[in-house]
Amino acid sequence: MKSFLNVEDLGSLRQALAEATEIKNNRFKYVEKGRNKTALLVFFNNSLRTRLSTQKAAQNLGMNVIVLDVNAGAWKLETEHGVVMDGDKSEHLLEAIPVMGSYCDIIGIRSFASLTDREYDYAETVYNQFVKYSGRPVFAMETATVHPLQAFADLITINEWAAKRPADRPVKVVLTWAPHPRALPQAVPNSFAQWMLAAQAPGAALPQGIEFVITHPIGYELDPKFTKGATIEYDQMKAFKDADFVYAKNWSCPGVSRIEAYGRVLNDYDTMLDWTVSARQMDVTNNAHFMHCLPVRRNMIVTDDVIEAPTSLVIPEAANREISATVVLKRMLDALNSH
Ligand code: AN0
Ligand code: CP
Repeated sequence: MKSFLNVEDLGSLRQALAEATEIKNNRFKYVEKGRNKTALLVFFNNSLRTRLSTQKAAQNLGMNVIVLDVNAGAWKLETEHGVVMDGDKSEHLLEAIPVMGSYCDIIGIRSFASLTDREYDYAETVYNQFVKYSGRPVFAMETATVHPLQAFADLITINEWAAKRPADRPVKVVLTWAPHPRALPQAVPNSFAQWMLAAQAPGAALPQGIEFVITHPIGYELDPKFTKGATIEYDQMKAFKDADFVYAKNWSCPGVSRIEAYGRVLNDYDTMLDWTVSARQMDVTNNAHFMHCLPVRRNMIVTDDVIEAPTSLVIPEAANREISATVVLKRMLDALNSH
């Protein structure tokens, strides 16, 4: 694997889940694979889970790890081509990327969406420059449009908890938009939808299959590139009926039909708060597990009682980030070592 951005990059999900189980049972099984190999983790944005879990994953594989916070100590980087660099940015990505590549074997990138230029974001401009100019395998640690390490950890978590439920019907997984005071990227819901749709068929990932439903207010339609074939239900209460897993996330307007609204928060505060996940919606589910990628704003996205309920999976879900990252880095090391 030379790039990890989309679900297809991982191949068979059943195989990937089997590897996740193997690694969870013995995190250090492949500790020799990464000997004398270096992972460089480049952060253009804040992180708690991705930063810690990806470092831990690299260490599980015996790798050396370097973490770079671009905005805390490095030169400010220009990312656009052709600009006269007479502002506050001292260095261009086009020099910085090959330099970074010269000190490592694998590069992870966190670079969120601008939320101002849809075309630039959806072309994955920053990530693709790393692929093109670093000379190294590159993986996404949340890029402009995707967060595959999160979606893989979410799938691992759903697979583990679905196994404790009767397998007489597909598990119902609901992705629900939820309120947030600031505009957030679409990367997490894009990837979650992409991975759930890939996992939907019986036997593709879970033995019983998945029934996947997305619910959000009108105007928040995700890019069909990620949601083609998904059921969309605008009535949140209807969507939640008999759900086994509720996956909450805020996202700003994806600008699919109204490009001028890209990256905006569309609704007023009061309408927005109807979407906060609370006992009112959870009561119509099949005693659903609550999931969120974290960080989460309590009593905006979800009420205290729902996130603190025994059915909430937010902590095991975050813990599985170490497992998803270990599987992905192991695959990248295998590809490196086979050359
Ligand atoms: C980010 C987002 O919504 O994409 C990261 C989530 C993993 N969240 C925030 O910026 C709060
Ligand atoms: N879920 C997630 O990626 O969290 P961080 O932003 O803290 O890394």
